[in-house]
Amino acid sequence: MARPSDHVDGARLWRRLMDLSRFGARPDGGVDRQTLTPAEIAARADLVALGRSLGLEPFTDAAANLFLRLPGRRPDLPPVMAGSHIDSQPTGGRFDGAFGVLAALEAVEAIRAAGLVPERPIEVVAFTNEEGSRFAPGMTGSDLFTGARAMAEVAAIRDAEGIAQGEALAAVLAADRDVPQRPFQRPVAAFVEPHIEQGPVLERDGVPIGVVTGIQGTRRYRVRVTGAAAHAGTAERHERRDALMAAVRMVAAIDRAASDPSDTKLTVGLFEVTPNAPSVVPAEVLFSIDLRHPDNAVVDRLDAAIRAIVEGERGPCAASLRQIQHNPSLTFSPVIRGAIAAAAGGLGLTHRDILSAAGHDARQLHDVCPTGMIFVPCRDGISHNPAEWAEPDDLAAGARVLADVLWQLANGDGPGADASGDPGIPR
Ligand code: HGY
Ligand code: MN
Ligand code: MN
Repeated sequence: MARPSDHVDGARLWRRLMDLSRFGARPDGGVDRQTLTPAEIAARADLVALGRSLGLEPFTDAAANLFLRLPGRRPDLPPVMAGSHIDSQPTGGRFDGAFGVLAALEAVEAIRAAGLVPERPIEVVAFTNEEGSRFAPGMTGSDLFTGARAMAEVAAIRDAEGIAQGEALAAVLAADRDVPQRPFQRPVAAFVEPHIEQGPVLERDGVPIGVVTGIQGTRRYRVRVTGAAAHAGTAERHERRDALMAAVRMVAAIDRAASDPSDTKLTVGLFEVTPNAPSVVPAEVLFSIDLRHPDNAVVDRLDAAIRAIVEGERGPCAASLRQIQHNPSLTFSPVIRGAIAAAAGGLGLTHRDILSAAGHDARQLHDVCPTGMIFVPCRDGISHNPAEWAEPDDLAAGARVLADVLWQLANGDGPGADASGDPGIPR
């Protein structure tokens, strides 16, 4: 039997990646295609048209997640899904998320080109708002799809302009050209997310395929420090309620606390000062905290430390800490990891286990079905940066592995299948 991977066309995949990067293109070669913006709406319409041209049926849902469905012999069976996201950071690269969606499309097109019809349907998916740069937190599309969050909570989240996510979603869904909507929480047989590593390990080791073992744990917060505006020249320092000085004390203390263990990832990426005027004592500061570590005990210990520091360093100001996301470390399904390793081996591709330091929608899908990820190298591990780059051959190799994995999962044969031929995923 022809292998789907034999029909993966790396040049076509590369061309489509470059085409998609036109939407929200930045002059420096990166992309700014933030969620639910006109750039993403246009990219979404392009994907729908491409899917239809390949005989795939487009669907969406109230979260504007986009699905392109390849029918199977058994339409009643839960689909195997593959994909990622098409939204980007404001200074994003051309491959984060986009590679996963287009590799899934390439894998499905290869299965069709091989003249094969899978037993289960296969659905290519682009989840909404993975990045969380416009509407925080991220991954709300996959949260809503899996039931991890309710629509009322997500719809109320506002961006920096004060636009509610619910309004932005309504605008995107209104722009859909007769793309039918489906309910959330539909059964899924398995989910596989291809992604660039966004780290240096695979490139450093010269290994083209990463079999992702899991995702490190994270807690994300917003801290609001409230003081009082005052004249920079007349207000006595001992009488000031300076929100900036309190926030700086907090960030410095949190940075020290997070230095142990040394592999803790702590980022304060957003820091807003109000009124942000040189001769006014800052009245308010809002800052973000993004805390990550593979060991949940470390994340939980630092959670307590951060809360104590915010309270302890506020001085005469008021301070509030809001945890906006908590995702413990997870380990992916051995069935999916086995299928990825076997497919890579079958293609003669060296591969290695690797933990994902970045977050992905696969985290949410892991809670509802057997889930795994395929990593490919990216140059110098750079990501969330316009200089993000991946080699066409590595991207094609990832798509070839995905094509064979999807074929196996959609038919219950090959490695990981039990005596009944079922690959260990629900019927
Ligand atoms: O932040 C993350 O880990 C993801 O890339 N949005
Ligand atoms: Mn991503
Ligand atoms: Mn990202």
